Amino acid sequence: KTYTVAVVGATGAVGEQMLKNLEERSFPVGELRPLASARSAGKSVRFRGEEVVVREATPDAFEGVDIALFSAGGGVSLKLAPEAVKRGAVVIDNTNAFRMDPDVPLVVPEVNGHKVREHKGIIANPNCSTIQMVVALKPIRDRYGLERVIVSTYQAVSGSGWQAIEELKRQTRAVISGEEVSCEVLPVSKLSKHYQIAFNAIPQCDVSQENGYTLEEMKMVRETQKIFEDDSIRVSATCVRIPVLRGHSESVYAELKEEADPEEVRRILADAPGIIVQDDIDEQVYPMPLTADGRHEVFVGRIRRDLHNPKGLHLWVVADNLLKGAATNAVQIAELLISTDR
Ligand code: A2P
Ligand code: 11C
Repeated sequence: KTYTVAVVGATGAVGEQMLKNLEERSFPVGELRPLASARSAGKSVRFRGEEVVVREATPDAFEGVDIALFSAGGGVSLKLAPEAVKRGAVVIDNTNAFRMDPDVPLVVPEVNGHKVREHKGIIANPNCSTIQMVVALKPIRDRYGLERVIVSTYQAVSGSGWQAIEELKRQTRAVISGEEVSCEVLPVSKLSKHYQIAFNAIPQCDVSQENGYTLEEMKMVRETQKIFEDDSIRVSATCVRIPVLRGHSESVYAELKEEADPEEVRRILADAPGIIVQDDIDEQVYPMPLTADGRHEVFVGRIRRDLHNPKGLHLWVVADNLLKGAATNAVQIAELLISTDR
């Protein structure tokens, strides 16, 4: 059996990786329908060695579509995901539009893959920073219980899309050649103030919320609780953009219900699906964004017990934000979805 698969945002940074994932994981695509804004209609994308023409994402473009992967921003999803569902498609949405909707499962296959079956037309892909954190915490929570998480992130510019990738490259060249640096995209393109990201760090990855946190930080709180189905887990986050192209890193501090031996934690994580442990500080072995670039797994290192609290555990968690943080997770959800068809 094959499926007609639409990719909404096919010309974007995540959309490109979705096409690549569908191809590399041999997803049974009968027809691929790449969709984007009217600006891209008529352009083409490459899929399985062929050029496929991009169409404008309109309600009618979903006629006959079985599975629609959305990654074109929350506004596009809010408008078009219901249209796709109306026409019989199952939507896997990579935006923030429906994640907290009680009717929409929020799925990370390694953590709560069974939730896929509960969908009513839309399945949400969590935020990239949340995905890699919960993949690393799941085996630890299963073994020791989890009370609380304090996380600081070091996020790549590709989380903000193509324009941010271009901005970091452009600014880096300008600084090195002594030219004037222009700032148009980061931290949040739709806000009026923009700051240089080259040779800098910006402690804001999304718009602010009423409580003094950013939306990115609050996503990590709410999505973690929803995925673990446990609102008692106390999560606090500080999300920072750094001048890295690809790969989000996180310093995760977990307060467990029971004391954990770091050696045992390493073994548990190494045996867990989707995780690679790289942890030997004496040999200078630890994950970095460049280690994770192009890889589908979540990398964990620097596993240490808190010096002052035997139930406190430090982890350094790195993943490719465009892959496990977005496209890979979405395609894994699609794989789970069709596995019940066979
Ligand atoms: P387009 O290339 O036509 O603008 P990124 O996150 O890398 O910036 O990519 C965003 C993706 O979302 C692109 O594929 C972009 O298409 C798509 N997109 C943006 N606005 C719309 C829209 N109104 N309708 C459909 N797709 C859109
Ligand atoms: C970032 N996490 O790195 C964001 C990108 O809610 O899916 C993804 C935003 C989202 O800026």
